[in-house]
Amino acid sequence: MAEKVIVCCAITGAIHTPSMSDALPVTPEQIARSAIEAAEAGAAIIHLHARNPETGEPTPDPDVFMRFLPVIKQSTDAVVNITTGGGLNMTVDDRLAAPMRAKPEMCSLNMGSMNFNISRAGDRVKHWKHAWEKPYLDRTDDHIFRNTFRDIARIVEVMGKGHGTRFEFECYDVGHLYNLAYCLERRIVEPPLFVQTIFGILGGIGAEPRNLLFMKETADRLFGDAYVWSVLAAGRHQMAFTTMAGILGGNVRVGLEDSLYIGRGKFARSNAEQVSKIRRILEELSLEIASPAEARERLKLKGADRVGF
Ligand code: KMH
Ligand code: ZN
Repeated sequence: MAEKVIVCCAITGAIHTPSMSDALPVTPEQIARSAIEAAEAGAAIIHLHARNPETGEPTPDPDVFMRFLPVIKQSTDAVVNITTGGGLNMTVDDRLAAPMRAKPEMCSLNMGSMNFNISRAGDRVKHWKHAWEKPYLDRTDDHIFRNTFRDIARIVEVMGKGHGTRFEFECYDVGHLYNLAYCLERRIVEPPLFVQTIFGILGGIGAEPRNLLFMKETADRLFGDAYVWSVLAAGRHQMAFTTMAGILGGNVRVGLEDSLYIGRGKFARSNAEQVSKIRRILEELSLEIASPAEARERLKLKGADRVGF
């Protein structure tokens, strides 16, 4: 029998900016509400970044995270997953500040340094709401998203060994799978590995179906039954790639961090709308979605009673 599908929803991220969509949650209240709605729609895991409540600029400030994390915890049973990728202008120390304070059940762990070019992401914006947005995007044609082996080992040490947090291993290209295999072989990381394969970021592997198959085949070869596979794809590829993942026995991530759309040229009204759409597709394919408890069991998470918020 097919395993149930774990649906993760990434609520706001650090790629899109407020001028791109009015639906993008920005304030702690909006982030909490959107996360709760996504969990009610079927997301077992909620992936979170924070933003400056006034300007919407990505922020690493733990105090801002602490304004929405307890609200989400009180209203849902979903697994809270905090980014360690942060935003494009943050150091690794910045990126670790909130996860260290919140000690969540999960956090992301980006598996390699790479170009991360989102300089064209605002091409359709006619009116910028905030001064920071355009320069933030423009300078990414010269941006290196830093995730060295030493950074990776440090995040594992601090969050994994230190707080019992487990990881969403973000793999944007085939080499990242090999980086993770190296870490597994050296026992830097422990199975089961939750491997988030990512398609369509400029700097990572392109969103072509054959690449999805190749990433899965490579992960199968490298990790065997020591991993749990998930897929996200940027922008218009989101629903097609998550559907393919479901058909192939994988898990899925949706959310406004990854795409602002619900269909061709049509903005999503909320994170919950994307969760409901992928849920509908999966259920039409006779697949079942996993509850938070089932996700916890499969990913061997420490439990919501052992977090710091
Ligand atoms: N923005 C996604 C492509 C992170 O938060 O660590 C990857 C991501 C990174 O979610
Ligand atoms: Zn993220």
